[in-house]
Amino acid sequence: MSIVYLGIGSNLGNREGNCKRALELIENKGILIKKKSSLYETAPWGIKDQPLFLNMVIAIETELNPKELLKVLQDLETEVGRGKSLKWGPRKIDLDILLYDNIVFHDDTLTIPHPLMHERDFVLRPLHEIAPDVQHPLLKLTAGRLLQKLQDRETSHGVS
Ligand code: PH2
Ligand code: MG
Ligand code: MG
Repeated sequence: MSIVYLGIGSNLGNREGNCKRALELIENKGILIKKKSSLYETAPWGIKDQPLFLNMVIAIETELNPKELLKVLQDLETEVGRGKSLKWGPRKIDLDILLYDNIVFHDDTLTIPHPLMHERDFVLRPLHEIAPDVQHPLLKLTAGRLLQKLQDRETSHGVS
């Protein structure tokens, strides 16, 4: 069994309903949800001119390998009604693999850890809520330290 942290986001339609539906569908696939963060309303990152997101992070336990899990998540995104979306653009649901045990993996469709997770407040805040001590296997820092470093950088940009 592997422990995987997933990022969930929605900024179109019934955002909370979309996130909850995703949780239901994940459980229907026989995947065990071990922990759930609160829902956070977050300013859009990347493309700024789009609606506010709701974001959360969950910890799941699964026997699916990373590529099998990716396929399941992509099918669930389709089921919740995600059509084609622009990179960083609005979407009804987004399900991202953030961390998968201590695995470091890269191919043309999947990178683990998620390559931008340490830059994103909307990932680190909910991750920190449910797993403050989980380690990033490349950066060798906990979620708590990553969040603190990101907030320090953001504050120093603000005052300089
Ligand atoms: N997802 C994106 C792009 N920007 N911004 C926030 N706040 N939350 C997201 O989930 C998000 C985003 C593309 O995956
Ligand atoms: Mg994403
Ligand atoms: Mg995604």
